[in-house]
Amino acid sequence: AQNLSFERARVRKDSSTKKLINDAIMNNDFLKKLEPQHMREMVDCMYEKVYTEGQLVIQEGEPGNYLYVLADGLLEVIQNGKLLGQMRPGTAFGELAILYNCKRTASVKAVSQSLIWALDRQMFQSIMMRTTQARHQEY
Ligand code: PCG
Repeated sequence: AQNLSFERARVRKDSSTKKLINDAIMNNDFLKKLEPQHMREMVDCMYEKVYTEGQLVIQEGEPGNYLYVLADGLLEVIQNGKLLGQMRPGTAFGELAILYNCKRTASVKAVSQSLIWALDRQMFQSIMMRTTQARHQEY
């Protein structure tokens, strides 16, 4: 049953989109440590979301339910009301709360309309589990 929902979750993407997402993951200090197989499954299961100018993508202090990759647009990162920086296309973010099960460490807001690829936490966890199980079965 888990495999079925996993197959259904795949979203068709052209090769340049796959490359953008993959490069973004590889450029992230935390995500680049994941195994290549995990990364491929993550790329396959991400889906598109559009955020309008001024919309919050992440709210500091909330539980983290998605991992993101910015494909188009511009985002700003805010912590305790202070601007920490901006994020441009080709950036993966939201990995801290997903990987470490902590609350969101900062807010992320769309400065302009932004196209963002998202992977939900449950899918992230099932990808991690499925690949690990498959490997166990090989031995
Ligand atoms: P997460 O899950 O804490 O949610 C907010 C995200 O903002 C965080 O993960 C990072 O991926 C991203 N981010 C980008 N720049 C910064 C920064 O300078 N500090 C912090 N804490 N997060 C940042």
